[in-house]
Amino acid sequence: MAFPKPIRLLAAACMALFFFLMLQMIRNPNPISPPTASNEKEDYKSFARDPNLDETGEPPEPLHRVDGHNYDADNPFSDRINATLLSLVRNKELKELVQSMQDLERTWNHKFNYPWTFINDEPFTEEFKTVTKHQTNAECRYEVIPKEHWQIPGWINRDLMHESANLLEDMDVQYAHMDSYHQMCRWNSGFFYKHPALADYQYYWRVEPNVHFFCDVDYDVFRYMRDHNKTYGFTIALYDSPPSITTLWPETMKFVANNKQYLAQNNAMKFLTDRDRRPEHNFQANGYSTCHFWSNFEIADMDFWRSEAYEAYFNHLDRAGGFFYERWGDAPVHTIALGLFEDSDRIHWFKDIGYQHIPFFNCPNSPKCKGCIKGRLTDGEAWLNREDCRPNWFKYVGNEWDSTAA
Ligand SMILES: Nc1nc2c(ncn2[C@@H]2O[C@H](COP(=O)(O)OP(=O)(O)O)[C@@H](O)[C@H]2O)c(=O)[nH]1
Ligand SMILES: [Mg+2]
Repeated sequence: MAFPKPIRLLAAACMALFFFLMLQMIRNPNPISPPTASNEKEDYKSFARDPNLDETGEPPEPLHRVDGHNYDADNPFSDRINATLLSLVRNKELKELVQSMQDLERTWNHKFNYPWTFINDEPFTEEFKTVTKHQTNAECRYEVIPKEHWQIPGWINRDLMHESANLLEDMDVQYAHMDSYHQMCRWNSGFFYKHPALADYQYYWRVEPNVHFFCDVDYDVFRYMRDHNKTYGFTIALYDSPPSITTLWPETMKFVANNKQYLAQNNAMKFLTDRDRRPEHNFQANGYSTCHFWSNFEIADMDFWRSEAYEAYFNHLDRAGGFFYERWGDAPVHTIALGLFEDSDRIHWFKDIGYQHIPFFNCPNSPKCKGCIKGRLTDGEAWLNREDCRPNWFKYVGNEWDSTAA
């Protein structure tokens, strides 16, 4: 016996609703997800007391400062070393980039006048060039990425990539279907330091659009890196979304098994593999804690990325395909490489550089800082505080600021 049409429509709607609810239930949790009933009593505080609440001065001497005209923009014999401020950016992000430039020029670069290098996968517009030049006295360079550094490599199967992106999307991995985001992560992992325009530079400070700098910094940070034998400087360290890097650690372990000679003696393996805090992250990422230096801020020495060890490691990862079949970020790739192949003492927390990339801050307790709240990690929801994994770094490697007088 046939049912009347309204009853049939109602039944179909109920079925659709039932399947939709089932689908929601079996979906994996959001990588940065608000608390569920079972974990909502979790203590989101990362520390008994955040070290950013302790009075913060400068890192130890030697520090190189402005003295007379030694850092004037037009001084051909200046004290600047071979370093650049570096920004991969799109034309449409001009306004957001100007915001970042103004903050960095105000707090630091108007004193030291390091050149800016802007890089894009397409030519910069005249408007972009004119407006950015206007923000600084320093030299500005505008560069296009060679196609072979940006395009999706031929060994990537596009059908598989598309299917994988569907699965990642189901697991709430951000930007899963955005090819350019995957390309950007791969470029930041294995290509930026190969750009011909950077050949003569050793150090860079990565600057993204729409970031904020809060604290006056009165020494040359690049010379600090060189004089103190540092390879990499970070401000913020966070947990990653495990489904975006499911096979990154297993692939890394395959590489290490065949390349033990690259492991640094004083490496950070224990930091990388921690599973005491957030064990489910380690479990889902197959052995990696997912803790990474947040790479939208980096002050670093490109000699490390140009080393034989890193080149071999990057090529291994690239061939494995995870930049496109998963969504490996340059942040975990950089962090793992540094943690394995570099001496941990050469990694520096730039605690004194007040910084924000939405939604996280590094805000020290210092009279040199204005516009951020000391010790505050986020202005978002309280549960975002559990994304902070700096405590792991301090636990396994140490906090070099503990030994400096405030
Ligand atoms: N030229 C160019 N820059 C890009 C592209 N995609 C991302 N970027 C830059 O890469 C950086 C990271 O991108 P962003 O959208 O900020 O990613 P998020 O911070 O992870 O949300 C920023 O500096 C962007 O301007 C792209 O397709 N072309
Ligand atoms: Mg960004």
